[in-house]
Amino acid sequence: HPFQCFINNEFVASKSGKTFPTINPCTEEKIADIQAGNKADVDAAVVAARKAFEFGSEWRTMDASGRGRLISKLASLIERDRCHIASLETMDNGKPVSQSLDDIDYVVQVFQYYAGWCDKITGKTIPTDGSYICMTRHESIGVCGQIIPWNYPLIMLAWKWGPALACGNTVVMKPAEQTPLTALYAAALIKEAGFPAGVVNVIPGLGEEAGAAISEHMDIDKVCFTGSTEVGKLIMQAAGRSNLKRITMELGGKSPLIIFDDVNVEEAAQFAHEGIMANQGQNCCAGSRTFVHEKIYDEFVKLSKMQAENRIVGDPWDDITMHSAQVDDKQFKKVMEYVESAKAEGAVLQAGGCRYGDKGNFIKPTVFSDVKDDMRIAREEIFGPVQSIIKFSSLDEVVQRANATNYGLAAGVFTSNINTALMVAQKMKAGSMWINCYDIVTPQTPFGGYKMSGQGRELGEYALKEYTEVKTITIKVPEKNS
Ligand code: TXE
Repeated sequence: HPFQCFINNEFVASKSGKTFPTINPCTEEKIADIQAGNKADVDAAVVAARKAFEFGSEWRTMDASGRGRLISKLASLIERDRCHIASLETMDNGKPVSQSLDDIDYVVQVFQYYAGWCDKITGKTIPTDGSYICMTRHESIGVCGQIIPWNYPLIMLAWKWGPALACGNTVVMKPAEQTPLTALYAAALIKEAGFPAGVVNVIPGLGEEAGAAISEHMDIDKVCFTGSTEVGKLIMQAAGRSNLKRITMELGGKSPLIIFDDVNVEEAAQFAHEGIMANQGQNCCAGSRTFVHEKIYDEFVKLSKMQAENRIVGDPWDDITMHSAQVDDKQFKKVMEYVESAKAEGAVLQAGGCRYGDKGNFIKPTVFSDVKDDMRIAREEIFGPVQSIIKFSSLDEVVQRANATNYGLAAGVFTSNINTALMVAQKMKAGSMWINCYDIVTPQTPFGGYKMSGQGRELGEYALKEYTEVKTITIKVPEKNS
């Protein structure tokens, strides 16, 4: 398995020779030492990516349908190595292998979806004033820097490579330092699929080094980032300080899920449970504020407690396991600190709230009731398996409270009244709005945040806009005939 930087279709040692360890979060054992790329390695990757993007290069002169075939081939290779890649993901990230397999299947779908777009990215012919013909071309932006997190390592890679490559760009990617393994494996598949050298480059490394070098770079045309709001701000500042590179970013969230009293309470509680616990709660659109109508509040709390206690925690390699370890010690401590803050502020602990086992970063699925809007667990992103159940009594009141956050990634509502559902859907300031379901994110539909949850959109046709520049071409004609 490769542990080095991937530049120009070759695995090479980092220029500094430094390494960083990647740790298995379930056993706390080191898996491998990974080459730590820094500015010098990013520079080399950018040179390769720029060369691959030059006029007349193999990549620039390839038919758009040819790009589609390459992306499609990449999808097939990932499908071929599905079990191996899922094992790497589980080892590196800790998530149960059943979830890693689902992740890899989803990655294949994302690549297949974008393979189909390549030769369908079209401009317009515009009836401009005067004796002119006017058309637009949607052109590739150029070299795209991509910085991804550790919660869905290969999915985040697919969300970024898919549209960038479909639009004909070249890529310099930095995976998260906690989870570099699947990105490096995918890099090997890029070469096997037959992508020209330099089209995709992967530099494993630390955020403040390799990540900062990407966002500061004068010859990177665009940066796409998923991670914390805090680092998102740094990246935006770096883009402003350097070459005003284009930016797409998907940041944190504190998403509300609102449950009215006219629902099947058991079904709603099940969705709410999955909506917060999925992926050990390490999900940017996790339903981390569960607003429940006062008439069904007590019953809902009872069901949520039962679900948390029944969630099977433990060995990630066992097919029945539903819940595993947090990605690292830093995240473990962060989540436990929030649990303590909730107890201190008067929330009522219904389930979990403590470590599971004596090894690894396992936290039992945790449920708090009697959570108030001003408590820290109701305001800040925990990014862990902690459900906060909050009481409400009317539509207007809950909409106002649910929107009272700087985040705006997602929101959900459960009700059997179509008017209530549509009123809430229109009023929520969030990029994704789910009605009678939660956390449905498909390759075809755009995803991204309002407010401090992000800039731009990923997935679907909308993502293509983020990876293209629009050129207006105006042609003089002797006489206008409309
Ligand atoms: O994020 P970082 P961390 C949230 C979540 C989590 C918190 C902290 O609340 O608990 O962020 O996680 C790279 N310049 N999310 O510390 O640091 C870093 O190497 C350029 C939500 O892991 O934002 C990694 O590749 N890059 C989120 C990536 O940024 C830098 C997913 C994300 O790491 C950098 C992850 C810098 N100065 C965390 N510093 C989501 N939206 O899903 C770090 N990085």
